[in-house]
Amino acid sequence: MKFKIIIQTLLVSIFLCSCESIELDGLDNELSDPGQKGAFLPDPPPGIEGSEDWVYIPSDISGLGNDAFWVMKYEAKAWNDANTNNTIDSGEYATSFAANLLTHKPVSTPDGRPWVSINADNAAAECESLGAGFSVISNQEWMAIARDAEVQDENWTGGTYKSGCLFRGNSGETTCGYNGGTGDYGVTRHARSSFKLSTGDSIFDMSGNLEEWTDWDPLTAGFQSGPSCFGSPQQLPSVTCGSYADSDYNTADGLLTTTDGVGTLLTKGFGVILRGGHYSNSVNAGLYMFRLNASNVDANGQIGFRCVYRP
Ligand SMILES: [Ca+2]
Ligand SMILES: [Ca+2]
Ligand SMILES: [Ca+2]
Repeated sequence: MKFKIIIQTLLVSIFLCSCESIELDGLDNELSDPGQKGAFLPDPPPGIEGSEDWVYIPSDISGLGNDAFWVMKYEAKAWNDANTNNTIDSGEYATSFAANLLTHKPVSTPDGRPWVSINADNAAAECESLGAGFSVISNQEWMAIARDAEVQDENWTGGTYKSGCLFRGNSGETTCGYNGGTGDYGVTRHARSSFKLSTGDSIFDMSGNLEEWTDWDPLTAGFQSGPSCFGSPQQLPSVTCGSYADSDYNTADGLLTTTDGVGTLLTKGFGVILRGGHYSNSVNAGLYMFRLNASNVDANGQIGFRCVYRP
């Protein structure tokens, strides 16, 4: 570790002195996109095509104590490497929103239709199939990202924190979000489809587009439900829901409601967690939207997923 820090310091010095064409092989850190804040980032997830479209989340990014991890910048897309060259080539995305579990694997990339009609257990299995350290996103990880995104001025329609509303994304509601139809994707996206993070990176569709399967227990392989609780939809600040803690669902501010664009606790139930809401949830959608009444074997066109990599 000490060696790594020394090397990083050396590299920073090289970078700052603007020396040209210096390459030091064998280092596990490299120059990141110069458009991003911070000159150095850890390596992207290993062996993954499209790894430039994974976002690094530093440890404790928002005070909730998360370990560092990588997350898909986009909702998972389905890729079949038909010509087995380990490169995403034209025509290798699923042509419908659903995909064959045996032939496709999840990738993060702007193109291609987001992968839907996949249940929670299969979504977790698809992420885990990418290799050791890969998993479907956990609720703790969702919250770490959400709490960071919430407080960035650029993510609010008024241009500063709590001015106007937080971008609601593709939700069919156009005051805070936009109407992008049944699963938006592509290189050119609406300004409200992504959140800026404190790292300088951006992450897409955390609010709206597709609801996303969210694992309760990142320490156990596969998908696990959270606590159950039953009752009516509620605004987040007034949620009472089983043993869920405020840090499991609520905003950093603590008092924001869906008028502020953050979403609602849409429906209670057995604790299978879906976050963010989807393209037709309208005012209920939002970065913090929380729904618990699905089954882990449900699969429909409104639910997608995203993977994480835990180094
Ligand atoms: Ca290929
Ligand atoms: Ca989403
Ligand atoms: Ca798990």
